[in-house]
Amino acid sequence: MQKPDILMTKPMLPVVEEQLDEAFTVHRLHAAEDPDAMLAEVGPKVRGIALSWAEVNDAFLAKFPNLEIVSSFGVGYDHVDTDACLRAKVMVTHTPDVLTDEVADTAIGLMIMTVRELGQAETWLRDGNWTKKGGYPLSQATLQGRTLGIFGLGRIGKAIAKRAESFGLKIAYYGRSQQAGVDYPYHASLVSLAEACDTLMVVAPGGAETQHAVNAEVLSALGPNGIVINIGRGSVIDEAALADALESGTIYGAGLDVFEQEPCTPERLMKLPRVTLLPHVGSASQATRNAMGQLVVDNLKSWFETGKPLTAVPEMK
Ligand code: OXD
Repeated sequence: MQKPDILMTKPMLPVVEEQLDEAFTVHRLHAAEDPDAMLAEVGPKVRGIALSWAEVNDAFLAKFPNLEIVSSFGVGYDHVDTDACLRAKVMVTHTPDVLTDEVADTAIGLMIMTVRELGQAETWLRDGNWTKKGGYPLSQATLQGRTLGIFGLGRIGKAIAKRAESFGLKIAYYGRSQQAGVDYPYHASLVSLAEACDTLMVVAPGGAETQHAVNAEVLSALGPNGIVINIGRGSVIDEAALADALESGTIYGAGLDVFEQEPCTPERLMKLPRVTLLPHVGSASQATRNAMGQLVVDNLKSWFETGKPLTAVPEMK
């Protein structure tokens, strides 16, 4: 039987590429000398796409008249226009669950790094300041007694909440609606959540609905002891407003794993002392990334073998 033709948009993990090569005829867009010419030639044959962080919209979909499925690497899929996919009758899958614990662990690590300035303290040691100047200055913030406001209490948000509870933090949340069976106090607006907490954990997905939801008003409600952690999507925070709030002391600090224009990190944030910045490493351990890659493969295989995906995005269900 002829193997289905699929397109790969960027290099993927070896364990993924090996399995895709075995099961499919793989066309590698990133390896093409002339990507447009390649798409014109193979576009009509392509029935599946193994996607890593590339934009999918009407114009892109138009190049693949026989496309059936986009199997996207990552839990977030704000780069995929799901309405356009629904119109084109293209299934979209992502890689949830397998990364939940990893991202929750990273979120807690980032929160503690930010509150206690651990990255800055390590730089102090590595720069020889411990011997030359003495101990790192006492951190003016502490984790003890904080209230964690979670924006986006989905699978990852809940895993973060569970971990934070064991650190003795009080928890509250805001999301589209109050969740049945969840005992944490619910706030009907982000401003109300920010007023009630001093540590705002952003886990919300990107997209039009959440674009710049964390704005100047929310940051001002968080207050001078306030710390913002973002493990969700960069677009959820208005970065210019965040830099203003940090520079003016409207809030205390921030820990960010995601940014509006990755991989670019705003100069203003880079210069601020009480900010911890990570290069989008939330799920980035070898084991977790392998598991996510395996789901990309398994979704494609399942689709072409049974006509059903394993982990469709909610819009498709
Ligand atoms: C993401 C991921 O969506 O790491 O950011 O999966």
